[in-house]
Amino acid sequence: MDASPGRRGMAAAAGVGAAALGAGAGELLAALFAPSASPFAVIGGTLIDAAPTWAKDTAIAWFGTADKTALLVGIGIILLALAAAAGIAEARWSRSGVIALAVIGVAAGALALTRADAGLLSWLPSVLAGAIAAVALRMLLRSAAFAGATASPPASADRAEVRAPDAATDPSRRRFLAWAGGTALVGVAVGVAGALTKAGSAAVSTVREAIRLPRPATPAPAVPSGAALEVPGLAPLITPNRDFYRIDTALIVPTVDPADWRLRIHGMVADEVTLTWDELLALPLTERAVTLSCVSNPVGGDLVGTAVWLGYPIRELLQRAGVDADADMVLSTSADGFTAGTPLAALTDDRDALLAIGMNGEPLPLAHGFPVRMVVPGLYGYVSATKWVTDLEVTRFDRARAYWTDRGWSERGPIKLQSRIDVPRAGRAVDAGDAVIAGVAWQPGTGISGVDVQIDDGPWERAELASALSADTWVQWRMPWRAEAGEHSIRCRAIAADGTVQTDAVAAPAPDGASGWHTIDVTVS
Ligand SMILES: Nc1nc2c(c(=O)[nH]1)N[C@H]1C(S)=C(S)[C@@H](COP(=O)(O)O)O[C@H]1N2
Ligand SMILES: [Mo]
Repeated sequence: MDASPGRRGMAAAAGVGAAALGAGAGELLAALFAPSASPFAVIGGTLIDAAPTWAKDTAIAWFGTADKTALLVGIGIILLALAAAAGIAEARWSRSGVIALAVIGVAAGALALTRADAGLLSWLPSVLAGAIAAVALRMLLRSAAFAGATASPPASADRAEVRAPDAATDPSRRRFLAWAGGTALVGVAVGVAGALTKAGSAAVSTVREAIRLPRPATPAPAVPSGAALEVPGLAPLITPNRDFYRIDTALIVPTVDPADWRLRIHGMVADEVTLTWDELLALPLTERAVTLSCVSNPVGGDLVGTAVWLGYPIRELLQRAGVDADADMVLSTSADGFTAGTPLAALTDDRDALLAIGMNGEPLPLAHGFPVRMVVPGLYGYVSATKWVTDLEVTRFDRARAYWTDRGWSERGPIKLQSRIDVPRAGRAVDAGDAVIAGVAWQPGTGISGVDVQIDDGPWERAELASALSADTWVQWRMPWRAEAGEHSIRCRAIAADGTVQTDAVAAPAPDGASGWHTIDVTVS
């Protein structure tokens, strides 16, 4: 096999390109899923912690306040040298370089889990970075471009006529180097995107943490005693922000500085209205507990939660704008271009559809729409709960379409009457004897008047219903159960405040929400 410097150089370039792509992807993945676990930060942090004092002192003496940058640059150079070596090794001994890159990734992932601020996903950016680098290296070295660039010159009787190809001028080599360089450039671009994302969300997070929410002019009614049942494993009455489901189309969480935020209300109105953050905060705010659900929530699923929202009734703003009599929809748009079409009536009736700034006593978390989102009791999120909202256009359903209605989902999205069994957990073993069955039931806007439970083929029995926070929130329920050994199936159905019984007709989430009774199987022993 030809091991000319040309071939080695080409393989080294492939290693560097592949590693740059992996490292860049690792930075972006970290910015998205595990901000403290960027592969560079992990390796750098470990080195800083492990370095002897004299080394730290020397670094500070040499580089001063740029010591951390110097460290990161140093790590970068060492990783690139390792990557070049991995490329050369791979070209010689197939798989050796690929394995080396993957091992570096796994090692950095393991280091990530030892860091003080490690989370569940901390290993992910490094391991994926290694895997991406390994795959890219393999693809580059198995490409036709590499084969062409490193092909031995045809054996010729007249050796003098065959000139050793020059890496810089041979077109096939130039083509391969362009591939390797392109791979590296993509890596740099992706890494820069990751760094910008992190910097952007860090800056807006700082702004968010400094915000002191105004007191509500109309506070949420006090929690009635007996609204929260004490059953381990039952969904809490109010879902903590960190556990609240998140659904959106944003790959990168939009970072909107409140100082730059504007809401424009226009379209079929008498007077356009523009609202700034300071103006919004100065208005008399309303606080309400509301259960929000995603239309994609399957029967028994957890894409549903309840929070105490603080905001200003959208009704008041629409009134200020003066809505045309023949408008019937408001198309809301977010900073990242998502749109939802909400029936005008749901925003103008007395249900207190909110332009929300607070969630459970805090400014909205970035992922839940900071600084401002919509919350409309009774409607699925996709037609109403626009996060990072910046624009309300008063229009008509026969004139405008929204993000998900354009993709086949129903134009109207009232939340269906639903109930869920949380305890016991489906598929879990239950001890024979006194047990409890418990769950939640909801139909925001209407409210719940009862929940029935059926065990195996027995009669439907009415469960104990906790006090409701309001008609807009889910209600907890429970039922004592003498569990006898064997396999059992348990199902539940809710009864709405208007007397409607939850349907057993099974429907998939598309196009307007799942229906059917939540049924679980448990083994009692
Ligand atoms: N900007 C924006 N807002 C959005 C969405 C989105 O994709 N982009 N998704 C909607 C959907 S489908 C749901 S179910 C809710 C979810 O809100 P949450 O993530 O705060 O639970 O947000 C709604 N608002
Ligand atoms: Mo949703």
